[in-house]
Amino acid sequence: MAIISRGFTGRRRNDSDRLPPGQYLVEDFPVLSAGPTPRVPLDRWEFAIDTEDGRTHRWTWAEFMALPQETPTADIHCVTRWSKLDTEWQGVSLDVLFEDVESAAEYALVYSYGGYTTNLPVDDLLDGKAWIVHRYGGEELAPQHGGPARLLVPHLYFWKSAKWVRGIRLLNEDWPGFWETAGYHNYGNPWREQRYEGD
Ligand SMILES: Nc1nc2c(c(=O)[nH]1)N[C@H]1C(S)=C(S)[C@@H](COP(=O)(O)O)O[C@H]1N2
Ligand SMILES: [Mo]
Repeated sequence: MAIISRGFTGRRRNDSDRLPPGQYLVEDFPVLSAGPTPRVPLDRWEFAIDTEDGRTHRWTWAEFMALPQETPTADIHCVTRWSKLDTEWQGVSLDVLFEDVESAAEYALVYSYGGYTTNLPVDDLLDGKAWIVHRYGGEELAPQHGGPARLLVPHLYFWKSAKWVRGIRLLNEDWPGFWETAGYHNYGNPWREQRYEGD
């Protein structure tokens, strides 16, 4: 019989390495919404990328669902200090959605049904770092978690992962979004604890 202390193997030690400073782990999936849950019928849903020179690329629900799908597993970190490990999603990589988009813009303002916005550099959406997801844990994404579809950009605090996403506006200058205007950090790297403006 091998004598192995759990504290030195596998999951436990690993998990704490995966927890950014000031965060604690949760097993449940908290809901954080700054307003009511918008209901968007799928036959009226669309996703758009608007370029800095005024062109718009649009996808209907059927067009979006026909794109190549990925199943990212990610750790998510909310600025209110909960983190959840190994969340399982399905959706479309932003790399796929940006394939035919000609743009030199550096900044993105993500906007949602219901009016929420959040900003981030375009680079943080590309190279396998972000998805528009429509399934969570093997099921359709629940409305309170952003269904029918939300942005998932897990390397930044979870407020950047806009629920009920409607589009991305590409900009030559940085426009702060909802929480960024309210004093939260403009970038929001959880490993550097960029919670508030000035952190
Ligand atoms: N449209 C929209 N997206 C949003 C929010 C919101 O209020 N509205 N809250 C953000 C915040 S602060 C967090 S932590 C996550 C919460 O996602 P969840 O409710 O699925 O846990 O969504 C982010 N995306
Ligand atoms: Mo959050």
